[in-house]
This record gives sequence, C-alpha cells and structure tokens, in this order.
Amino acid sequence: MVYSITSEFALDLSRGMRRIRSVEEHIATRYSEQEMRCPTHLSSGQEAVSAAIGTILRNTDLAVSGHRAHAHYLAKGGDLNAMIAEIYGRVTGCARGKGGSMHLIDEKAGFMGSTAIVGGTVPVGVGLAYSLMLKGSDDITCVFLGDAVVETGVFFESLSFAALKNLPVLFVCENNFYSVYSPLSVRQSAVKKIHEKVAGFGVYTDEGDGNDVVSVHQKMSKAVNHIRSGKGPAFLEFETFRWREHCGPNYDDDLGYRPDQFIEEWNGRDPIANFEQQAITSALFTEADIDAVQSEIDTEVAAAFEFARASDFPSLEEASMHVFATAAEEGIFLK
Ligand SMILES: Cc1ncc(C[n+]2csc(CCOP(=O)(O)OP(=O)(O)O)c2C)c(N)n1
Repeated sequence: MVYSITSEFALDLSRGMRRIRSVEEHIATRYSEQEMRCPTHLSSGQEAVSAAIGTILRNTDLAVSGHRAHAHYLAKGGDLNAMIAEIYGRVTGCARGKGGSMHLIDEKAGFMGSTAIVGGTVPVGVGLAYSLMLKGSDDITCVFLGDAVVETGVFFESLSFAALKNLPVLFVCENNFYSVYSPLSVRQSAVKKIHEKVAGFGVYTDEGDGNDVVSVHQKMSKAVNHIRSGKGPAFLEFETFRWREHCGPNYDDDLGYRPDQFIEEWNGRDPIANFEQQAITSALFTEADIDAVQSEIDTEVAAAFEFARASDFPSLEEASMHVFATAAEEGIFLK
C-alpha cells in the first residue's frame, strides 16, 4: 500500500471492487440461459480502476465510456437495476431496453453514454468537458478508454482540442495490452508507452499498476485536483488484465493468444484478493467485515436480476421511439 487510508475508506474500496466483480460474474454465470441476448464485455480482473475513480467523482461530474462499460457505469453511480434490465432488453433498462450492454446511459448519474465504436465517445466526452468549462463549474468529465482507442484518429483530434482549450477532462486508459486478440506489439510502436505519447500534447500524464487500487486512487486524486484547479486535461494509463474473453462470458486462454507466463503472472495480481490481504494484515478490516459486505452485495445483485427478469420488453410502439428522432415523432414505423 502506497499511502495510508482509513478503515472506512479501505472497506469502501473493497466494496466497490467486489460489487463490480459480483455483477460481472453473475452475468457470466447466467449468460448461457439465453435471456441476455446482447453481446457483453466483462471487466472481471479490472475492478480497481473503476472502484477507485468511483470514490473520487461527484454526481455532477460527467463520464462516457466504450464497449466495456459496466464497471464505469456502476462506479459513476448508475442504477444497477436499470443496467441489468438493459442487458435483458427490458423497457426498465437505462436505455429502455434498446441499447444493451454496450449502450449504457444514465443522465441522473452523469453517465452520458457508452458506444461500441472504439473511440466513438471520446469527442463526446471532450465536448461535455467544454460545456462544463463554459458554465464555469469545477466539475470534470471522465473519458474511459481502452488501449486500442489511442489508435484512432478521433482520439488524437480530441486530445489536441482538449489541450488547446485547457478542458476539464480526465482520460482514464485501462491498458489490458490486447485489442480483441491483437497484442500492443502488433498495433503500436513500442518506442514509447501510451502515456508518453500523450505527454507530447502537453497534458498532465501519469501511469501505474491498475491492479493496485490504493495507488490508482492516489494517482487519480492528484490528477483530478489538477483538473479541478483549472490546470487542464489529464491522461492516466493503468496497466491491467481482463480475466475473461474479449466478448462473452467464457475464458479463452485455450486460444493461446496471450502467453501462459503472462496469464499466470496477472492471475496472481487479483486486485481484490491482494488488496484485502494487505488490508487485513494492516488491521484495516477483518474477514468478517468483508463477509458482511459481500452478503449485502449478493442480496443487491440477486434483486437486480429479479427486477430485470420481472420487467416487460418494450412494446411495439415503444420500440420505434427514440431510434430516429423524426421518424419517432411522426410515428412512421407504426403506420
Ligand atoms: C472503430 C472500431 N474499430 C473496430 C471495432 C471492433 N472492436 C471492438 S472492441 C475492439 C477492441 C478494443 O480494445 P480496447 O480499446 O483496448 O478495449 P478492451 O476490449 O481491451 O477493453 C475492437 C477492435 C470497433 N468496435 N470499432
């Protein structure tokens, strides 16, 4: 542990990570029931980044993400019932059942959307940051992105604009080293790491072990203070590891696209187990505290799945609304 934290805060971090993992693993377990009919990209193993930022962002801050968005949505205060209902395609879902796992949105929580197009929401996040700046607030926008996003042109255009206008935007890059099956080595020059390339734009950058929740929290706090005090954008790169296949509920290590040694090493770096072991050794909390937290989470997660499954699918009329604005207004699909 890099810096000292209180018992209460340690338990908060643990709760945040356990909640995300429980939700993701529950989705994985139930996916084969064929009731969730959209693709899902799970974040099991990558919980530390989301749990840490979740303790820092305010409700009035804004966030956007991409295809692997569950953890980000939950960390930003999204509604768990509405997220699970969305994955089940129900009208009670956060996008009224029309978006599925990759299109989460919850304006009440400041979670302004996620899309499946790699890099697609980066300019949206930068635009939102511009609007916050124009309003004169000290709220910030957090743009969650994977390592493949920095291979898109739109990322660099957005970064350039954010730097030019000194916008209050935090880019959080979860570098899990792979874009589907392609390692970084076949996609990007290894001369510099991602955060070093970004530093060339003159923005604040930092990097770290994305599985060490306390150090992630410390680095994020520093970056967010930098942004809130008007000093402009920040970019954080955290190295981490996704446990499961790129898309779907299974493990795909049998495919051999990630070296065995790499997998073994990262499996030993479980962010939850490692943090809790240290916290218990440091007497920040006990096994019993953790059990109590887990039992609350289990109840909450079970209730969310029940809520989703008991909800209706969108009606025919509903299904044609909010897809094409004009078409919906005119009701042309219903004629
Ligand atoms: C513009 C675009 N190109 C390609 C794809 C196909 N695709 C979907 S996810 C993905 C990998 C993204 O990798 P990364 O951003 O590192 O996130 P990770 O899945 O590793 O969390 C790709 C190439 C896409 N959705 N959009």
